[in-house]
Amino acid sequence: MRPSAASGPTEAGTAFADDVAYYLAQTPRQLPSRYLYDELGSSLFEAICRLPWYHITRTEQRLLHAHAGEIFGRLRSIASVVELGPGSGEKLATLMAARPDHAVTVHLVDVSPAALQKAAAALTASPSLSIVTHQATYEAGLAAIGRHDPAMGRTLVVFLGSNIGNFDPPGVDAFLRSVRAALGEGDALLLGADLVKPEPELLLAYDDPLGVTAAFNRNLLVRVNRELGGDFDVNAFAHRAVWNAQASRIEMHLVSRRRQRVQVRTTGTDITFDDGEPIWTESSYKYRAEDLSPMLSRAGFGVIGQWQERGFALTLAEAR
Ligand code: AVI
Repeated sequence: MRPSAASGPTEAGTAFADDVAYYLAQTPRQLPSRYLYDELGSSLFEAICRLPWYHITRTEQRLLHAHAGEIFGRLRSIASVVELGPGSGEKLATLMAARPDHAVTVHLVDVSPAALQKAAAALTASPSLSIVTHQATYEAGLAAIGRHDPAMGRTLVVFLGSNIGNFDPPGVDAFLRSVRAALGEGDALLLGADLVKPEPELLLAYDDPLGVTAAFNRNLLVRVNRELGGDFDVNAFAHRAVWNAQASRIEMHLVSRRRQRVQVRTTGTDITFDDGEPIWTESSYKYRAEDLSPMLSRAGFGVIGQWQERGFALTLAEAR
């Protein structure tokens, strides 16, 4: 399952319907995690990032604050920075604060115009940055930006927040290869990845006592009902987070609380769920720090720096 979505509004609407029809018919039934982020879903995710049990955002922000100077110190002269999925833009602002005097072009790539606007606003305070937004998938955005003449300076691609964890392993390889293909030798990638930690800590992060993550998960059914004419009884599905140790991932599911029939008008879906039957909505892979270097090297990157805190790693890798 992938975190990004299709590019235009019509294509996006059709893709949602096609994906809902296809994935709900799979065994086990699924809904792709990229559809968690409608307007309400994005706000719920922002709230998750502030929860005391979800450490990724704060830890990464601290690492960026502490090591931004060192990160730029390990790179050749950087002329452009590309952030894939910039969120609020705050993390990139923290990184860029380490080089206030240098003119840098910042490219922000996201499918959501609202996210792009927000991230661009967070970065405008710095006069040395020229900001270009790309409303596109990661791959299309990278292709549109194109390679730069290395004599003009290098490119740094930034992929934070452990968004990489929402790709399955073949998806990670394909994604990293596509990033590498968009770069020239000597360009770089800064990757934020959440690490394996004790199960109770992981479960609290994905099944918080306030129920915000449960709302984030169940909002997917609200979205299917609103956008595709579904008749999911949202209360009849329970949020469940499980740690799959063998696959090294947290899985989120929506579990049917009873035997029930669900129809989705636009997709012609007509399903009877058994009592206890799950819909698998997200995987969030957790890594061992030592796995990141082989993963990056398979895609043509060599690690030139890694900083860790509280079960989270920021890894800097150069395109070779
Ligand atoms: C966006 N992504 C990295 C989050 C994660 O941790 O996998 C999404 C999320 N799902 C539940 N809580 C947060």
